[in-house]
Amino acid sequence: MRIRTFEEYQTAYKQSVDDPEGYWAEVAQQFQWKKPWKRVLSWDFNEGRTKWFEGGVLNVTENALDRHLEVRGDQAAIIWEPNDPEDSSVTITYRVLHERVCRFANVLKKYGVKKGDRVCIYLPMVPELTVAVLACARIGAIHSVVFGGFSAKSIADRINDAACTLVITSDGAYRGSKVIPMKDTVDAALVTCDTVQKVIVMTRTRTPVSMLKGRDLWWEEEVKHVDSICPAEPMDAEDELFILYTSGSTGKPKGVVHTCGGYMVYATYTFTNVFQYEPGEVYFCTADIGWITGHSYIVYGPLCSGATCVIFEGVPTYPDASRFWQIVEKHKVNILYTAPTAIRSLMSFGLDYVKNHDLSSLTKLGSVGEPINEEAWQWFKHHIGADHCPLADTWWQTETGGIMIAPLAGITPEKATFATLPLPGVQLALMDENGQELEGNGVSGNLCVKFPWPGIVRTTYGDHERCKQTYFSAYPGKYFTGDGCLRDESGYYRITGRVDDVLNVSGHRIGTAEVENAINMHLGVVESAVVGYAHDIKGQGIYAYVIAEHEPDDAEMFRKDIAATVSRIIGPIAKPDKVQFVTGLPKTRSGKIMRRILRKISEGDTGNLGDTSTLLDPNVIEEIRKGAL
Ligand code: 6R9
Repeated sequence: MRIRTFEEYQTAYKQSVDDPEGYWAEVAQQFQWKKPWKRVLSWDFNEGRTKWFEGGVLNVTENALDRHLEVRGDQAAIIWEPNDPEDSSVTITYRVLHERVCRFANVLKKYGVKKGDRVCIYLPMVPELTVAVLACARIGAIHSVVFGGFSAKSIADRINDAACTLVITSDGAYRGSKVIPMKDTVDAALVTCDTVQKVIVMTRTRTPVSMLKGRDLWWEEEVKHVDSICPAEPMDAEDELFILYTSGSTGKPKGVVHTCGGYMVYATYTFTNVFQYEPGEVYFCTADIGWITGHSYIVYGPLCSGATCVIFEGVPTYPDASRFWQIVEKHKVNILYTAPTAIRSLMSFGLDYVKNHDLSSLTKLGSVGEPINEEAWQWFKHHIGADHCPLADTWWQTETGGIMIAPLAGITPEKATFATLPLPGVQLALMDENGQELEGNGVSGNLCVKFPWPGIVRTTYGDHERCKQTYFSAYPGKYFTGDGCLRDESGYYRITGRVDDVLNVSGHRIGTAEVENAINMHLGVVESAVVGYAHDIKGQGIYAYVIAEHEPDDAEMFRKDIAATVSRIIGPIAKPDKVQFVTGLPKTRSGKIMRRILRKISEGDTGNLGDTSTLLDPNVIEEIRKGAL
């Protein structure tokens, strides 16, 4: 399963294309199955249907927990770092985690949760979140984790879409200097949810909450009265493991469904190979378990690999911008997996926050979630990775279940801002506007995948037609990612951004991410967001919202500078027509810029901005609206 050299990667890739079933069967054999599969793969991309390891019976938690007890029962599975650095961190061994999962699984059972039932989990980044997720998997309940920052309405929509019968939450959450009421938010959500029968509340902040008789239960109390042994429910490889709603840029969120066998195999395979995980290494992924990155690379991938994983409750800038570096130093983190948005944010605070920390434990870095711009890539590599840590820019999606394109750390030659090469089993196709596959190198097109991999989305919950339409209809017979992509002369891949954000300026197609990348190269720029707006002559013009390092003395001059920078890096066609200086950008809680809103403002259509409930800070909109050009 482990690839150790570039030659091995090439051999594995070739084998995975020549004989995909043979390849993945070999990988899957290294897991613990209760019963072997009858058929490795059956698929029909016209219908958007894929099945892996059909007939195989397993329980993912036996692979994530039980399997390790003999060899590494006393090894740390989780090192939990709380929000406040003054509070002590907590280490949980595989043995203890196993017991906690079993106990909590028995609590769920006691309240009637059965295989196939849906359980909504709305918790902060505490170890109980991992416990809750795995407890569901233990008994075959389908978890639907809702990110702890979502509103009551978002929670209710998700609960109702999946008809969840039980909700797991906490009294409150600490996030930086804030205490966030979680139970109150759940209470507000449940007013419109009829299917929920029980709510289990974990104590974190001791925020006063109202507990409803007959419905609400305290976690701490319940786990005392159950057995510490819970047999793992036998699951078919294609039984549903979880639902995760994607923050859709349009329409209502989709419940992406992943199943037990293929997802487990793929998340684990990609974790060990991309990060080249070695036993004993301390791995720190800064994502929230509420997103796919947390599911695959905080819970399932690392635990199935027997890794030691740091879970961080807080935010990168509390109490100050050195928090990540302090955690790295304190826990001697070897592998750090984070997001460009975090890197850019921390960059903007300057190097003083980095300098006083010993980062020498770091051996590998990773990035995920959005295209990483050159400046952030270099800063991360140089200032955090001391130029010697490999940096894996990992491209993938909620729908792919695991990493699809990335260098294998230290093995695949890197290229700044490129996700580099597809992992074994990932057969990419770049499509032109006529639906034809682009052959050869030095081409850009819409990124598709033409053959199933074990982690592929199985359906969108309760609405398979939507799955078919969204992912399998644009290019018949292919899975369409929604991303634009460049394959350079050497065959390396670089994601240019969502194609819904690709602009067409005077007939030239320009990726918004590309323009942003260029603008961000300007010394005075912290971050930017680019959208297209209707332009009489060019079809679309380029509108840039720019966060400057300092308020510019001469805004006109600065605009020209930015245009000149873009012109130099991409070409004059990519020069922004309008540059508006702002102090913040409308971002979703996962750090993605909501271009839909910026597009509307740039079009002067500020009346109805649509749903802004997923924004991290809705206040930024007013400022941008006022300053619109
Ligand atoms: C894992 C995750 C998926 C979308 C994807 C793409 C963007 C993610 C990226 C990247 C460029 C990377 N994206 N990783 N773009 N380089 N390394 O983020 O899943 O939240 O579903 O987002 O994020 O546009 O299509 P998800």
